[in-house]
Amino acid sequence: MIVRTLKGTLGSEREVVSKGWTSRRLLLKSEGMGFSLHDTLIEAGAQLPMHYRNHLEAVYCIEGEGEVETTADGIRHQIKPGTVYALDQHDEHILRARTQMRMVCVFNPPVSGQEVHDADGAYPASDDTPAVAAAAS
Ligand code: 9YT
Repeated sequence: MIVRTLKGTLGSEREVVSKGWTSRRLLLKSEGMGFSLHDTLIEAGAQLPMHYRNHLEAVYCIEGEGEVETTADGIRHQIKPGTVYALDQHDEHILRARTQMRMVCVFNPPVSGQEVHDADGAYPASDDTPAVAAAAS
């Protein structure tokens, strides 16, 4: 069994700070679970364009309020504690935080540690990304 605490990630290499967010990565690829699990803070007022081409992500809000807009159709979904959104179509989106938001994020395939967004708002593909795995076999 693996047991980790949020406190144990603080100030370690599992705490990844980027523009508008801080991701506390509780479970990573190295844990071998097939997903990664993050406790992520989004700064109040942050507007984050993202497009996880190489990952599926589910985001469960546990604190704060904001909205997520799907870029393709401009639809805005209000996000508050108890709401989850799942980017099942690798949806390009913009997250806007009205207050600081605390999100529990799950990535499949798992991130390996220090990933931050590239210019397109994506994380790089890992060896576990289906297209990469297929190309390698
Ligand atoms: C909600 C969201 O996607 N925020 C960006 C950070 C990312 N989820 C992470 O790595 O925790």
